[in-house]
Amino acid sequence: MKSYLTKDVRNVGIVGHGGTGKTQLVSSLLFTAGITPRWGKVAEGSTTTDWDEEEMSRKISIQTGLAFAEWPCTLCSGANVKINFLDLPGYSTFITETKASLIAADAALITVDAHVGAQVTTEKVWDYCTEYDIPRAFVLTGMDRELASFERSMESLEQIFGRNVVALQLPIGSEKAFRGVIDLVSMKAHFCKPDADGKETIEEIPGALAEEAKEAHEKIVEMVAEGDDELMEEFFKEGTLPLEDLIPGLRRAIVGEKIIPVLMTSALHNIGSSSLLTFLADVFPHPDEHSIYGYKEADGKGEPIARKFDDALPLSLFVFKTLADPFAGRINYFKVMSGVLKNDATVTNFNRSLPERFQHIQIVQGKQLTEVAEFHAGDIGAIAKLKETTTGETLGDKNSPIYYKRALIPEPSITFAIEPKTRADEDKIGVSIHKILEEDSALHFSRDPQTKEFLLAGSGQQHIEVVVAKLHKRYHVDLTLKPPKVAYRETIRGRADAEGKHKKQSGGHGQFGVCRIKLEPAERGKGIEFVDDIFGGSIPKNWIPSVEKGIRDAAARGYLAGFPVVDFRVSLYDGKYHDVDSSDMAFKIAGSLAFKEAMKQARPALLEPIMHVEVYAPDQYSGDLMGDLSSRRGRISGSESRGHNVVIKAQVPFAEMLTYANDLISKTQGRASYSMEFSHYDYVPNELADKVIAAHKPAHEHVEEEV
Ligand SMILES: Nc1nc2c(ncn2[C@@H]2O[C@H](COP(=O)(O)OP(=O)(O)OP(=O)(O)O)[C@@H](O)[C@H]2O)c(=O)[nH]1
Ligand SMILES: [Mg+2]
Repeated sequence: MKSYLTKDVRNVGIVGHGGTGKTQLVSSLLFTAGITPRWGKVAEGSTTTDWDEEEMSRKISIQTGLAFAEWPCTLCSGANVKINFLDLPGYSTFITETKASLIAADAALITVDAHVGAQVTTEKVWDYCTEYDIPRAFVLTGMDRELASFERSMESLEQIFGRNVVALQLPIGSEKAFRGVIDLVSMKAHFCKPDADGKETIEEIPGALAEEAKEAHEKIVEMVAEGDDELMEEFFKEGTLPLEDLIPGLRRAIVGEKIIPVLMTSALHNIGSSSLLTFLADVFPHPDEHSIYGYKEADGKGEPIARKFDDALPLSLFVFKTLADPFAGRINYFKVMSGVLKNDATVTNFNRSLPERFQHIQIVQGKQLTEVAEFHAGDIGAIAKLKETTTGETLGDKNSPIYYKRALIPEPSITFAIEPKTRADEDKIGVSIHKILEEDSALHFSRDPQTKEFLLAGSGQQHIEVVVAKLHKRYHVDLTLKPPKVAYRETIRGRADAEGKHKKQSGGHGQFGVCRIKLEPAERGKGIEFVDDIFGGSIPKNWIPSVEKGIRDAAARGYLAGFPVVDFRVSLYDGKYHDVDSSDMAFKIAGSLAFKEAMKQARPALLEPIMHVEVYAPDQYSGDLMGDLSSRRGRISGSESRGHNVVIKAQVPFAEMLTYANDLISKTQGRASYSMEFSHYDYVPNELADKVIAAHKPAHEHVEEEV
């Protein structure tokens, strides 16, 4: 397998609303490029990038799918370039994965269903592209579908994303009769035989489309000239631009994010694939056309260090995705950020200060991995069986440490208790879930300190269902899902000062430990901050961690209703000990008692997760949907027109959103879509808090003290 130079690599993130044809599109592009002998179809579960069992059976993408094709770059004298596709999920439950992996792309192709136009996730992925500062293009998908409309789709995109959105193609034929595209740059018609190999025959533009094509071409020329003084001068002189100036000018405008081009396909019938591949090879940027920043410390802390995707710089790699394969073990997908990675290299994991051996580095074609000798800067590959490394970590030359920033993963909003079906299932549960946790950063696993139930928390019901199905299929662990719970938390509104004293004298060794603590509220999201304020050794150094542990454990068990207590600062400032009777256990218990005493005074309160919700719906439902969100204790933060649609943005407590998916379908006959992601925690209103506490109290109170 050959290796590709930085300038010959294109890393393309395929993003868009759920079900807009991303996976089918990648499958058709791979087939057209001749890299896969079979033309995979989503409906048959045979695509290259939806290879996971859960994806095949559910016919949706759940995780990042990687694949690559070679295609000639006409702007590089016809040499083949390697296009790496990152096929990313579109459903809002799995969008965290999309955000985390899009970091590895140098440009994004945003799919838009030609019969619907922009949808809620279209805007969301647009925002991700803006956050990562990558150029983007739209592709209208499903041009063969009934009611697919080029004009309406363009109207919708221009309205939302502005007048920089420009069609580079016109459709030849519509709906079932869609047969190809007019290339508005070269002014040629590209015809395509449906359900075939994707090859195109190039002809003159049919008379009926000539006028429209001419106008559209002039618009492109004008826009390209607009941003470039030299081209502007030429344009004024000649009234047009020659192709040899127009194409590089257009490329600069797209890479510089001044023009957002629109192309179109029918992936299901393999029409428009060749033209799209040529666009990706010619116009989309090479990795080294943008700068990247690493940092001196982990997680984006410390001074930024500018890097280039350059073979001559010291080696650095970023792991953007970890897979837990039941057979091959852990597989990491990485991007070479600088330097050249050679097979068998020993590379330092900076986050863990550990050497890792890169034995058998591989390129990825769906689930198939093929060994290669090296990867140049900017290329994407995979490595199996690293000892410790997982998603979001940076590795590289030990003499040039650097850290790349990982994507922020939102907090989980829904928690399910899971029940192992048999004793054998219970025994296996910990090990197998930990494997899945490696590949799924949005999943949290814990044990309820009160009820001892196992808890799985994630971004939505479907997310947790997928995890349960994976546990069954991959590891043969059978679980029952109990009804979902809102991930409430507890906190304090006031300050407190309390003593915890544990003293037992029952013959032989006694137990003795006393501590005095102060509690005060901390900023939202801070968790627990422990401050050691002991002066003069009133508690010896070795037992201070025991007090801390006692407090943290008690906080995890909750005070009001068994939810973890968070966002407070606790300072341990005094205490007493006994030379013989004091012990780790005695101070743990003292810590826990002091915490409980302090909670009594500190005005405890309940917190609930608040979600950022966006709803896209036809205009006529606007009033009804806003009323509905308000009745769910939602605060509407805005509503904007999107052509015939409206987008409503609101902050709504998660507790009120458990049934929203179905309610929205029935209120709008399925014509609306919504996305929801964790925003922050806020106080539960008093009356409601009393109810939640009452509902959870019985379980909470019967819990045995366990320190
Ligand atoms: N008619 C028609 N159907 C299409 C086309 N492309 C995809 N589909 C169908 O649309 C459905 C969704 O396609 P996918 O490729 O899975 O969509 P996706 O965007 O990858 O979906 P997620 O990854 O789950 O967000 C499948 O049933 C496809 O067969 C197309 O060009 N024309
Ligand atoms: Mg998909």
